[in-house]
Amino acid sequence: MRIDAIILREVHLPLVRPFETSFGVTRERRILLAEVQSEGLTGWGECTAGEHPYFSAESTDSAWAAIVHELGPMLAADPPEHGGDCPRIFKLVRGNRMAKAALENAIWDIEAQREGVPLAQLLGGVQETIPCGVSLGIQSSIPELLAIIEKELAAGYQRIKLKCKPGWDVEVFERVRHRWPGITLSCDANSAYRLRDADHLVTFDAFDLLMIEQPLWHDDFYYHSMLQKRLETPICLDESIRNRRDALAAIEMESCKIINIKLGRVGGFSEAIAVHNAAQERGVPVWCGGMLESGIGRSHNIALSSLENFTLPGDVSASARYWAEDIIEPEVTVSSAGEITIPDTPGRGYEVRADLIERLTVRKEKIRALELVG
Ligand code: OSB
Ligand code: MG
Repeated sequence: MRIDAIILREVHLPLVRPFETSFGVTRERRILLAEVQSEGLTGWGECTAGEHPYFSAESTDSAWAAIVHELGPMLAADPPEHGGDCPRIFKLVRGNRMAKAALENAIWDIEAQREGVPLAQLLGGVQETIPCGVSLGIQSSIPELLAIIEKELAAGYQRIKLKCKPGWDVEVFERVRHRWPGITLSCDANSAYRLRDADHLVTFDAFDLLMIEQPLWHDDFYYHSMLQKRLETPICLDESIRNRRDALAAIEMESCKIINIKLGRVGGFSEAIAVHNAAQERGVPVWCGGMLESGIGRSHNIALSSLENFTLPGDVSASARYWAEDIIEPEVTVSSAGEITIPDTPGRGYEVRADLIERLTVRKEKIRALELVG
């Protein structure tokens, strides 16, 4: 496909409520959107890098630079035929996976439109609906958290994930389990613990958690495998899994029993499918993680979640939980059974609200292919 233009935008979207993790509070997202124009079609990609390089080494600003100076020119100079060609095109650039994913996912989006098939089908998806969970940030008090859980359960969500850290863990789990003994509950530490906390982490086994997500270092496999030997509760790795090789290493070392797949973290649809397949072949279930995406990234998460081995509820939930107004139409909704229906129309299945995006844009760079090639 000929690349006619790549338009990079930074949009600012305030969250309807702040989101607190073990590494800080997010009130407003600074989201990079990549619009790729090709032969009359427009594909969209979202960069899931955070405002600060805390979750991973990438940030909104580092991804902007990587796309403008390196990845955009590479794509224009070596136009892909398929989304799956992108990893080869970007091969010289190390890391910068969230920046790469923004472009690669836009190419898959175009390819689905060109072929006239739903994006989910192009990716090899087989499920018509996907089970949904919610990720709940650290709150200022336990009663506040309980009130939020009550609301999310009433809305139908199938799994509640609690962000945790030292000081916001066992007491919280105790109170939640006391009130709701039977719900599917998990926790996510975002690397807030160390091996010296192992005795403490073993006490989490009392709460029948579906999983403990990324308790230790963001880049670790070995110590997670040591910890997993001591835990009944399955460990799920998020931050540590950057690609298929990491997934294989983690599975072979028994560092985890479940894998969270995030499109940005692994560099786009190609690697996400590879991680999915590697896990499936070894009997390890996966689920789709979230990065407080706008509707564009969310629509891609939904399509990805249609693959067969996405058997556990993902952090893929309704637009209204994040945004007063989402940048896609219709916005993402979740049924009272806690499910999202995979769109069956060509492409990503949601229209992009170009006028709203234009209003939210604080920075924009339009690069025509000829200029990109130089
Ligand atoms: O670790 O899963 C995570 C949000 C930002 C950074 C990291 C994570 C998260 C979430 C939110 O848990 C998931 C969502 O988008 O609802
Ligand atoms: Mg996580």
